[in-house]
Amino acid sequence: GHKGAVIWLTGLSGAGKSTLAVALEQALFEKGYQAYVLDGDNIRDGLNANLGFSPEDRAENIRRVGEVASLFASAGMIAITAFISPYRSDRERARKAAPGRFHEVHVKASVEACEARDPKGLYKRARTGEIKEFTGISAPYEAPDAPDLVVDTEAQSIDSCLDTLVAYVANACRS
Ligand code: GGZ
Repeated sequence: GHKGAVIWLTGLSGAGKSTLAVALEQALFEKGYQAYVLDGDNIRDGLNANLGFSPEDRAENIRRVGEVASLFASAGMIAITAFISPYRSDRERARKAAPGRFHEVHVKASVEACEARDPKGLYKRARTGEIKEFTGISAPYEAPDAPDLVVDTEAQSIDSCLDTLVAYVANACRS
């Protein structure tokens, strides 16, 4: 069995958070764990459809995600969240919402690497000013000071990062 937990992925757009979150969820299913991904696709389109990307809206986005993730963890599930969550204070509040169950994972890649990947062309649009307040270009990203885990997607393959994550979760969530 396993304990309920929040696996909180933080990092820039294009760092690989969603890719890793979905792959981790799949890997945990295969081990018989109950896991569920919360990301922009299922949260920003619904629960948080009224929120944009101002600092205040990001704070509220992360506050709600932290509360929902805490509920999943209370239900015994492993909630995997994939949000930029650029502000330390917002991540600390999410940690406090799930005491003893919150694991902060820095999905690390430089702005230069993410901009070179630019899978959705968002960095390009941020550079021209078409997208305002874009994290890493025209809005801040406060990297974690003391994350529980770092996976460096610039230095290592996604498969290698995934192996690291699965091993971490299996150990951290042992019941
Ligand atoms: C950053 C933005 C922005 C701005 C739209 N800044 O790579 P994506 O496209 O698919 O993921 C990014 C996503 C970020 O939403 P989050 O909910 O994770 O952000 S936060 O935690 O800061 O609330 C990106 C897209 O939305 N996107 N505009 N201005 N990312």
